[in-house]
Parts: sequence; structure tokens; C-alpha cells
Amino acid sequence: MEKRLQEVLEKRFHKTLDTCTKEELFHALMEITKEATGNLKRNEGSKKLYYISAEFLIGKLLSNNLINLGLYEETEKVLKSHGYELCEIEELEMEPSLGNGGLGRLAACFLDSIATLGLPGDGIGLNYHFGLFQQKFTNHKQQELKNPWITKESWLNRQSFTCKVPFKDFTMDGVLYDIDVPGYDSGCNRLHLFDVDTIDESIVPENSINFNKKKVQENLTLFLYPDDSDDAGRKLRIYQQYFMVSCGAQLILKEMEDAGYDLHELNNHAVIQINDTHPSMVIPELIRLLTEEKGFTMDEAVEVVSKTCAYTNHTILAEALEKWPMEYLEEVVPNLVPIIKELDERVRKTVKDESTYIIDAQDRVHMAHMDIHYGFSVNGVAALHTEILKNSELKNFYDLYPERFNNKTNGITFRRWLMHCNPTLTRYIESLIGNGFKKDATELEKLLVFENDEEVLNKLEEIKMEKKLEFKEYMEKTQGLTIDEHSIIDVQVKRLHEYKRQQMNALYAIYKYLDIKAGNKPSTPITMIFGAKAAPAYVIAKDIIHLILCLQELIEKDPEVRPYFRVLMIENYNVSKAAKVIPAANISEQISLASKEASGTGNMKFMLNGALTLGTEDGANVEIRDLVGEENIYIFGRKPQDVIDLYEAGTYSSKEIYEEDALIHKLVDFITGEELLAIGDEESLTRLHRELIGKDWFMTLLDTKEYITTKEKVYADYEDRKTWNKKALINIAKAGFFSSDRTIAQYNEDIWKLK
Ligand code: GPQ
Repeated sequence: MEKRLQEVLEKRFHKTLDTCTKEELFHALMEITKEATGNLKRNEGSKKLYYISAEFLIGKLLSNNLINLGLYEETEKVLKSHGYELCEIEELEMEPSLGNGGLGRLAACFLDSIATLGLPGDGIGLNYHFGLFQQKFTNHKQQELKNPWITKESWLNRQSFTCKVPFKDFTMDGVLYDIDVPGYDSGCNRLHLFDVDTIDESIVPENSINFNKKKVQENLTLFLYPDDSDDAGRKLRIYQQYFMVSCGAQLILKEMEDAGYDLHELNNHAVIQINDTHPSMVIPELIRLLTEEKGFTMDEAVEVVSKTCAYTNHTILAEALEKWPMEYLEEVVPNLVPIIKELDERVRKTVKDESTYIIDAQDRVHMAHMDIHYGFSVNGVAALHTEILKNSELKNFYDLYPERFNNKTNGITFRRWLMHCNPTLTRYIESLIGNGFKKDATELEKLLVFENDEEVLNKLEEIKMEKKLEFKEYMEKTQGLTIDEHSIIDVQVKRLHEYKRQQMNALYAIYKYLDIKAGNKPSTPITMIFGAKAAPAYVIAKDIIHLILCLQELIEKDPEVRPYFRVLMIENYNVSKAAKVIPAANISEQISLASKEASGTGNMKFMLNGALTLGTEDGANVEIRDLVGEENIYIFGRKPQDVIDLYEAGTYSSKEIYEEDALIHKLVDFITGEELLAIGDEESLTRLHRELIGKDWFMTLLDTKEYITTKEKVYADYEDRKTWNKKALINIAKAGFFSSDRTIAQYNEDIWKLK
């Protein structure tokens, strides 16, 4: 590595390791990493997976690629001997935020595991020029800025493949950029990101995310998930989705023909995993291409496509289940309309249950319905979620096709979420149980023999302290906030959404603030950390951020409370910030309304790094509990079936709770009390106050009391550090199940069947 680095630095910059700048060093490292990845063998086989997704939240790649290539430690050593830290160099990389949250990060973890398991499988998505907006806090509010990431040199490799995508009024030329995906000690796959050459980044002003949504030729791939609160935004979403699937379908068919396969046997050589409904139009698009260009009859095309496509559902939230008005499709992708109508007709001929039709009475196209009728597999992303799909949300489909339904509990790649983000813990684990866990994560269970070993438990606490100190330094540098490393670190980081109930955690903060004001000082100081972006058009979510930032300000300025209790919000929470805060956490907040969080994946990352979960009986929390046992997790709140029944009955009234419970009344009213109004914006705080009392769609007040009691118990338990550390060790030891290597092995075993 040293020799190659010197060569590249000399050739490109006429510099050496001792004279170059950090930027030059970064570029040399990127070049060497790309070269090493390019030299890997491609994973191959007679059948190939295409994972189509509107999001791939890959995050920074330098360190992870070095780890997977087996070059990380050597590189670190070489840099150190010349006075550099690799972790400083990796800061210079622009972060590709090509996803919103869990779904996009899952796709990135999956790519890593697919490559690592040696399976031939590529990602297909879009090359957004601006990732998810950059978040800035001004006047205790979220401000959105554009988030460019593509620099002259990047991980993108332009390919020669091109294709034409026919929209109603014009055709667009798709071009392809690939990012290599090296497996850990394995072969390599690719992430295919489609783009157009006519995109004009300059139509977006500085410090803004506004643009003319109607100039599709100039804006098609400008933004990830353009604001869809208006018609133009929704249509742009359809433009993007169709562009992605048409390019993807054309690439797939070309690869199949190039390999000499008969397209009538497409399903023997290709499997397409549809990541939620954003890529669902790949089904009618493939049928269109096969019938219009490859001489297939409609029957032949429908049959082979149905045997090739599989669908993953990631949510039961109604607003996230895409239903496109036929009118929009006619305006954007008229080519697909007759095919979608034909697919619907075929359902109507054989199926009585109207609730499963693709086109509904209001002439809307239900994308998930198309996926289920015309795919061979439907999976949920955690055991509970899949059961809810089968028994309530998609019951009518389960009755029709029980054999298609299967569960694939999500997972995370341990390369990023343990080896990269917590090298100290990784090395320590290795010293205890050897390095087999790096290839087979279930070997982490070997740690269980140390559950009463005081030396080991103390060492775990020491490592946690080291990570807290690193996080402290980072927060100081980036936001000027000085965290007390001796405090208990209690973290809720995830997208801001009412169902995730950050507002309930904020109500706890109010409770604690008032309790300390009343003279009850916690024996160990508490630091509550939030990190969350709210969708730019999601008003209440932004109000919740406002509330948290106002609470932060109130407490920071209060010398009576601040030494014991603080509320801090990480600005611009993203993948690299996740990698910094998660290893420092003692408590992992997973407090969604039971039944609403399909899985969650942050919960898995925290557990793996030795934090204890404080959560509801929701998503993968249930499986975490079953693995670690009741005594090593804190579960509270209303049960999923009760919540489903409550919605069904329509009897939930937050107002009743507010009026009958004096404590809750007090906490909610604090939102619009004089302390916060002196800091914040009356309109925003009043709106949130009104929402909680008048609507509270995600039943915050239902669980608030039990949440407070449980959280008090968690903090009290932290005082017995030895027992706490034992619980942490058990959580780490049991995290192996949540390796995405396991998840991908199951997808392959049950759905993809690649060799
Ligand atoms: N999820 Cl439908 C997203 O992040 N975005 C979406 O559009 C949809 C789902 C999440 C889901 O909320 C989490 O519970 C899951 O863990 C995650 O997908 C991955 O399955």
C-alpha cells in the first residue's frame, strides 16, 4: 500500500506521503481502492438478482471498501507512520445520501451482504445529483439546503450502456453510472445508477431545495424524493420511477440476451426484487418491452414476468402505499396504461374480491396490488410485520395466494455497523472469541461464557467510555456542544415521523425537567440525544423538531437543570453521524406505536454496539426481546393487536386522556407554556399542542405514562453498572441473528435461488 500510494501521489500531484495535502491523499486512496475493487472477480452464476430500489443510502465508501478489500489496517498503519489518521481522511469524502432512512440503508446493507456471500446480484437505482437535503438549525427550526455529493472524481464509473425512455411528450436518453460493490473477502457486484445528461444543477439556488418541477428534462434526477405535496411533485415522482424501471428493464433484457439466454426462460436466469412499490412499474414495463420488441404474446410475457418479480413490503402506513391516479399515468407514461388495464382485467376475470383489484373505483392504480398479483413472492421485513400483513393489511391477498407470503427479518451489515464504526469493540471481541464472528456473526454467542466475568464487563464499560469521549469530541467540533461523558447517553435517532413518536420522548424530557426543578436530581446525569430530519412538507414533524430544539435551549440556559439533564439534537443526522453516535449510546429508543414500525434497523445497530433497547412491542424489537430475554430489554406500551383493534373501533381519544390525567395535562400544556413561548414560535408550538389533544393519530398519550415509568426504571438500573454491563454483553452476543448476511442467505434460499 505504501509503495502504491507514493506512486499515485507522485504521478498525479508530484507529491509524496510527506508533502501531500489531505485532499490529495484522499484522492490517491480513492483511486487505489477503485483499482483494487476493479481487479476483484465479478460474482457470477447462471441466475442473477436485480435489486431495484429508488433508494440506496450507501453513505461514505472509502473506509468500508478498504475493510471489505482487507486493506483497512495496512492503510491505517501506513498513514499513521506519516502522521495521518485514516478517520480524518475519510471526513473529506462527500456523503452520498441517496436514501431517506431505513429502506434505503437496508438496500445498501443488502448490497454489501449479497457481494459478501458471493452471489451475483446488482442494484438498480437513480443517480440523484442532490441527496436527501442537508439540515441546518436556524431559530430552533429545521432549514433545508441542497446536498450535492458528486465531485469531478467520485466512486461513479460511467458506462457505455444507453437506452431510450419513452414518455408521453418526449423521449429521454438514459445513461448509466456504476459503483463497484466489493464483498468482504469476496467477489464484487455493481450498483447501477441511471441518469440523463441534460440535468441542470444550476436551476437550484444556493441555500435552497426549490426548483421548477415542470422542467423534467433538466430536473429528472436532480433530487431524491422531490416534495410530493403538489401535483407537479407527484408527477415528477412518476417520471423518476418510470425512468428508473425502464432503464433497469432494458439493462436486464440486454444482459440476458448478451449471455445468450432465451427470454422465454427469463425467470431461470434473472430474479427482480422490487423494494417497496416505488419500482413496481417494472412489471408492466417488462411486459411492454417483451411484447412490443421481443415478439412475445401477452400471455407469454405476463407469465414469465410474474415468475421473475418478487415484492417486499416495508410499511402498513396507508399514506405510504402508493396509489397513482390513472390520469397521471396517462399524462406521463401512456405506454403503460393499456398494459396496466389488461393486468387489471385479468384479475377481474378470475378474482371475486374487489378489494384486490389493481384499478379501484376512483380510477387509482394500486401499485402493491399489481406486485402481489403479478409477482411470485411477497415478503414483510420482520416476523410481526409479516403476520400483520397476512392477518390484516393484506389479508385478502393472503387468502388468495398463501404460498406467496414469507417473512425476511431485516438485518444490517456488521462490516459497517461493528467493524468500521467500533474498531475497539471489534478488536476486543476478537481477543475473546477469535475472528470467526466476522464471517459468521452467530459466533458472537461465544461471548456468553463471559457474562459473569468482571474483567470483561469492565472492559466493555471502558470501551463505551472511549466511544463516548470520541462522540463528545465530535459534537464539540461540529456543533460546539460539550457532552458529559459520565452521563447516561439515551439516543433516539431516525427519521422524524409521528408514528415513531419523538414527541413522546419530548414529553418525557418535559417531565424530567419539571421533576428536577421540583428538587429531584438524578444520581447520574442524563443526556438525551435526538437526531432526525423531517420531510420538508411535513408540518407537524417540523413542529416536533421545533419543540425539541426549544427544550434544548431552555435547558442549556438553566444552570439548575443542565448539570443533571440535557436534551441535545444532532444537526443533519446521516449515515456517518449514525456511525459516531450509536457506539456511544447506553440506551436505544425504539418507541413507535406498536404495529406501525415494520421492522426498524437502528434497533439492531444499537444492540450490536452494547446499548439496551427501551422500546415498544413493535417490528424487530419483538425478535430482539425473544433473543435476549425480557430481563435484558425494556419493553412497554400497548400491544400491537390492541392498537389494531383500537383503530378498528375508532374509540381512541387523546382528549379524554388529557382531560382525565393531571400529569399528562401538565406535560402537554408545557408545550405552550410561558417558558417555551419565550424561546419558540407560538404558531408552531400551538399547532403541535392542538394536534396532540385533538387528534394524536399515533396515540402518544396512550403510552406516555408507562413510558415515563419504564424509562425511570432504566435509569435506575443503570446505577448497578455490573448488571447493566452484563445485559449489554448479552445484547452484543445475541445480535448475530441481525446480520444482513443471514437475511440475504434467507432471501436466496426462499426467493432468489441463486447458485
Ligand atoms: N421504510 Cl415504506 C422506509 O424507510 N421508507 C419507506 O418508504 C418505507 C419503509 C422503513 C420502515 O419504516 C422500517 O420499519 C424498516 O425497518 C425499513 O423500511 C426497512 O425495511
